[in-house]
Amino acid sequence: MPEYDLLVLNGLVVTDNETGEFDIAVKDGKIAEVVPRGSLKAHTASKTIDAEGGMVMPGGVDAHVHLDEPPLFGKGATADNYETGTRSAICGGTTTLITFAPQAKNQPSLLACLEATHARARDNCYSDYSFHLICSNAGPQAISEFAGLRAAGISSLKIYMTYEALQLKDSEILDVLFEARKQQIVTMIHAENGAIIDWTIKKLEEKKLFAPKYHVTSHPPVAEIEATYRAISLSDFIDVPILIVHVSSPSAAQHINDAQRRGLPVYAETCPQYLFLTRKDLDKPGFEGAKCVCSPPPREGEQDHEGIWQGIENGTFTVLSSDHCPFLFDNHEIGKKTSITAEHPNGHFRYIPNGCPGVETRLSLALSAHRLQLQKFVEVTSTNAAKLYGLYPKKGALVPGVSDADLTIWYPEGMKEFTLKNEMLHHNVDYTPYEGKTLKQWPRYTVLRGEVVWAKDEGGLLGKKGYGQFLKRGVSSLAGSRSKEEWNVEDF
Ligand code: DUC
Ligand code: ZN
Ligand code: ZN
Repeated sequence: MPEYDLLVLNGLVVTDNETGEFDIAVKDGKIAEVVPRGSLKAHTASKTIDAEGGMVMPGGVDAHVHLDEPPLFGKGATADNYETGTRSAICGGTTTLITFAPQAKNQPSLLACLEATHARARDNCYSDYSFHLICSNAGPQAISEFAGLRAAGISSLKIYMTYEALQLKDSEILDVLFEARKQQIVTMIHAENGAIIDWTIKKLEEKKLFAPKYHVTSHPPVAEIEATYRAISLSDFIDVPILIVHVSSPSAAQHINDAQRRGLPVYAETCPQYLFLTRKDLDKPGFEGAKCVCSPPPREGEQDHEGIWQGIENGTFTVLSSDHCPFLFDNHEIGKKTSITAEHPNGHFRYIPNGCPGVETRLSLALSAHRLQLQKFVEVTSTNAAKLYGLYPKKGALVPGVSDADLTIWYPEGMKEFTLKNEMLHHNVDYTPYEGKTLKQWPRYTVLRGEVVWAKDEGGLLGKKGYGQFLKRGVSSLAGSRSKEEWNVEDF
């Protein structure tokens, strides 16, 4: 009997806090040893990977992914289900997804939505997975179920400050935050001011401006900046951790940084679309720009990208997620082209489903940019998500005897550049916003709980549908209220 199930030799192991020439041994799906290069020579294993000096990292954790969701942000339904979305994830080096379990306004129960989402995911996943509940009906039943969510292994929620179908009033946001504090739940907030967006849309419509690029005009930075500041204020009032999702505006990031400097438990997420896309991508001929319609939208240009990169480097951003929100482009029933009607034969920006695919390209895009220190890269693409959402150190780490053997193994430095094409990807979407981009890296192997599920040069996708497991999550190891006392109205 071989001693180990898998050895990964000759790699440059990079975690969030260490880089070194280590060899890794895996047993029963767990990291068994991480030892100086050469130390495992005398040991036997069922399988050995020679990493040839390539980087070996904890598997990617993508904490913002939409799969198999009904049309909640307007028209359109997500093109990826749990099978195709998690398949795409492992082929891009991501071993854990946290997707959304959406609650519509006419559904009083969150637990029922959780059950329905379990049914969509169960036995269908290639990667490990958990859910954030989207709470759009913060009525008494939903609030009373937060404790039940915790018991079911859910320790985070997402709420919206925009979209008629999802938006909560400030008083409802306070209801959510108040109970989230009691139950030690992290609340993710989509921070855009819905009224500013609706008002701007009306002005554009009066001028008969309907092209995809007006989506950017209709979501001005001020909508994000105001809502971000308001979300921070509400969380400060209740003294409860929040994470502002998909931040696109450096000025919004500045509010977050100011709050963090004041010691508030305010966390933030950004996404590749705010590092690599701009308004120009929505201003392509014809309807092409619809491919890059997402909310908040990509901003003006280089300066905005620079501000977001700096926010990652200086720690304002805790996580770099994909916000994979996949809609077919060339599809009139559920895709981007639902916005093309007899009245608007060239489409209307207001009705273009909001979202871009990116679960498979997130890691490669960010690493190929050669911008981040490697440990910072691991921190924001894996470890911090695991910490923030109660999965650490099972995920996001390589702790012997403790961490799952989830690995992303890259090519040695100097791998030939290649041009990204949608046909290389494993999602169920007919485009990537990054078509034609030159990439310098791609995961050579992805390992999930000791199984090689992706081997780029040795068969590609090797993982099996149904291997992915649901992850029950605990409390955040990163975020908590500052005061341990009970909230008291007389204190204000
Ligand atoms: N918010 C998301 O988180 N994803 C896609 C669209 C949106 O508004
Ligand atoms: Zn959102
Ligand atoms: Zn999203």
